[in-house]
Amino acid sequence: MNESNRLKGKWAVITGATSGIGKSAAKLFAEAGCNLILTGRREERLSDFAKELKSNFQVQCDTSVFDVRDRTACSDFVDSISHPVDILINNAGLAVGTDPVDAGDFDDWDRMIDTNVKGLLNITRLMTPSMKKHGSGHIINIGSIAGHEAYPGGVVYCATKHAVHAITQSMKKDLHGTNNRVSEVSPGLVETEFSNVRFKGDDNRADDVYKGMKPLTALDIAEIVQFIANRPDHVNIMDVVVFPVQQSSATMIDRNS
Ligand code: NDP
Ligand code: 8X3
Repeated sequence: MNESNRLKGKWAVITGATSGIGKSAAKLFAEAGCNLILTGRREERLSDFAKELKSNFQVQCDTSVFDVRDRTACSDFVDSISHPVDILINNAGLAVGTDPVDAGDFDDWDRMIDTNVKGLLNITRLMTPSMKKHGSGHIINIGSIAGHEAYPGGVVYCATKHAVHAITQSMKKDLHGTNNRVSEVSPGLVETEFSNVRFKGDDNRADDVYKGMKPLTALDIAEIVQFIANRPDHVNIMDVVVFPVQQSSATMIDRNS
């Protein structure tokens, strides 16, 4: 492959970099020489990971521990950034529960809406003015197949990811006429801590999600995020929907074939 590395020396913010897709993207971006500002709530994981990246790659790596639901903390974080940010990867997110609409837990619903929708909006609202001013920022939202289809047991998670899809489309139009780019990646099943979180630590239920099939890995998605971020300045990929080969819709999964 003959591909230029356009990430070297840039600065990227990745939310939710303590595990899964965010962590994998951070490693790939560091390998490409991109400086990082990583966020998440688990302080020790974040600082250990940042140390590892700095010692393995010639990059700067700052960290900030906060909850994207806390608007004041988001504002303090953005105020603390001392470099122009080239790339914002809005990755922090989660599903909690699979209850149907008539039995859903209001606290679970609040967690998903406040994190996946309002958290993403908090960070984006606070960071876009300076990205717009510098005229070269790229915002990459991690959506989901759940933002393209609604499935049973996903009433609120699907609603939040449909919101991420709509936010991506509106943002692109709001930034029309600037050189800012807006993209989305919409994966199907990716084996990360996602299902352990969704099933509140029930690892057997989490394992069952991927039983008899080969899911996507965090690296599979990180490579797509890197590809999107590494396009020339005039190329704006709007959305990439990506499934494991054994998945054909949110609910069509070929197991043990
Ligand atoms: P993980 O659970 O492995 O990672 C989620 C990340 O989000 C963690 O780093 C977590 O950090 C962070 N996070 C969660 N809540 C908050 C919060 N309130 N404030 C700050 N950070 C938070 O899951 P994935 O890597 O799979 O998920 C990443 C994104 O990908 C999510 O948006 C998810 O919806 C999406 N996605 C996942 C798919 C999958 O099948 N796995 C498929 C499609 C989309 P910490 O706990 O330290 O705060
Ligand atoms: C995660 C994938 O299918 O569980 O967004 O909604 S799915």
